Amino acid sequence: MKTCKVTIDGLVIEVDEGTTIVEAAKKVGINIPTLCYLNQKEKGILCQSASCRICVVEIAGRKNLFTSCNNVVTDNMIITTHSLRIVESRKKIIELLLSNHPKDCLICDKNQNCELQSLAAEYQIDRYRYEGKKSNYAKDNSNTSVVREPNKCILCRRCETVCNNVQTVGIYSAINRGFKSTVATAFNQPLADTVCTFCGQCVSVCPTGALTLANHTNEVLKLLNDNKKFVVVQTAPAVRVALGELFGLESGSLVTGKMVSALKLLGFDKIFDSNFAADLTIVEEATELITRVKENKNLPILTSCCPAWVKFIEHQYPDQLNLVSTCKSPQEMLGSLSKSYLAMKLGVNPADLVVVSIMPCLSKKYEVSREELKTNNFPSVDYVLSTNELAAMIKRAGILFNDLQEGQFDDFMGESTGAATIFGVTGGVMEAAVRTAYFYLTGQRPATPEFVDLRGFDGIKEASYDVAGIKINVAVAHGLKNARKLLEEIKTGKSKYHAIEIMACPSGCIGGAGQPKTTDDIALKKRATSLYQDDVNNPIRYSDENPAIEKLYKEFLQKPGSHLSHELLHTSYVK
Ligand code: HC0
Ligand code: SF4
Repeated sequence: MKTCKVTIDGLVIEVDEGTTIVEAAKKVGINIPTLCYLNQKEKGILCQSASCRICVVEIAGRKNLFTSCNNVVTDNMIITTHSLRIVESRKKIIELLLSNHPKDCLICDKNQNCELQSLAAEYQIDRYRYEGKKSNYAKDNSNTSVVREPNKCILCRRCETVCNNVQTVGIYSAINRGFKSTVATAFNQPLADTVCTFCGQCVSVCPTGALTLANHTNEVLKLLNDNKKFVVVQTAPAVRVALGELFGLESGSLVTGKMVSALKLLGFDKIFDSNFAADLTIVEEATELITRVKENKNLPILTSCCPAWVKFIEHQYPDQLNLVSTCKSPQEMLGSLSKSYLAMKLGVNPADLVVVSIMPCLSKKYEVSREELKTNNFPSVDYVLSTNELAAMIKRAGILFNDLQEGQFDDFMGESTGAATIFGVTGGVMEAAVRTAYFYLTGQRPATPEFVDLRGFDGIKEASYDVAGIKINVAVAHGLKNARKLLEEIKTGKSKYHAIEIMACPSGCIGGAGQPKTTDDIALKKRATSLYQDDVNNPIRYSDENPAIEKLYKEFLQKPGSHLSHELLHTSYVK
């Protein structure tokens, strides 16, 4: 590839032809501020709308300032990124953005976490110089995952880019002109009435308070203070490798023990691990896979643990719902067992037993409201808190997280295997399933528990395994655009797979919208590495070897796929 020699703030470098100025500047260690531009390769996100204009720079020999996010370098270009003229210009842009922005930062959900606020501070904006006409759009509180406040939208178009290009759901587009411009749903419908999957990826890229998560910390605090309630909590695989980042620890730090101690201090009565239920899912799902392969029916089996993905297929490919695994997600399985078996064991009235989940995901907040996932007419899970909300609760309680001792999950639903922990990263569910399916079909363990073809951040991964004379073709997709490709293959009869894992969020649950914000791909890679290490550190690597699961079947469920298992752990989807 041809290269260009450029000078940026006096530093000379050579970059590939076609490199944007903002990316070239990064290579010499200069971060040009941006509010709309976003480039996260691992997630497949590239927003280059050039709408905010904050990234302006000077180019020698040219009179005007240029936006650096969408202009590419040319040979011998001389660029200045930080002159007085540039600073004054950026200040003016920030002031203009603030001119019609609701100035309620102190009571905004994004306070201290807002990119516009940070830039205003960085550029020492000390007055409101311009007064723009404020829009008066209603707040959209129609669902339990994503809150929209269009008055805070700065028209960066990141949400639109992610929803269109990464998820292919296409919920948003810009409407109106002038001060009335905003980004909205079709006919400005509430999100709940659209085909939104509640994946929350739009929330994780929004630079301001225009898109935020639906916060449930106060509801949970009330329950923890209610003596009549027995409050159980479960923690998802991906939370343990991201929570520490909110306490200043390095990305990917594994903080399982400290997280458990913090939950104890917050007052939860029992602390369980969604990983236990992930093992249970594998045992049920591998059984289901083998039955379908032997009967050559309803193939490929599609994983069902990601609620955003399930909602996607329900809206977009309802004819393929017979392919979705009937297994409930691990969070729902654990909730279901809590409201039935645990309540019975402890002698607690299920009406007084509350289940809270700590999840990396916003769609999990929606999943718990689904009628078909109830247990004996009670929601299996009552509230879902994201990793970010849990950190906020820990901080508010004055808990010094980094000083905590390593706590242990409670018995009964606290024990898990290495296969369960890798659920949190794209490919992990399939790898765990293959480990157990191999054993079920051959009666032997594979040479190694690692199935590395299913690892990494390629949009679609595939592998073929010869198991006891049966050829099993599997695929893994993350991000709904990639899922759509596989569903199109099925639709046209071209799919060669027996099993497909799909996670709506790019990179899997580690990149969920309830996780601490990542500005580059390094954090995601570190979280993934850490989960794979957590797997290796576990002396048990196969879900079907989890002793707590063996006990559960012996004492209660009888066997995988039993009548009771179906009643409590499976569901069905209607078109
Ligand atoms: Fe996931 Fe899950 S792995 S969806 O990504 O299967 O949210 O972490 O908790 O339920 O276990 C999310 C993460 C879970 C579930 C599990 C699955
Ligand atoms: Fe699109 Fe997901 Fe946001 Fe819904 S939550 S609007 S599907 S990005």
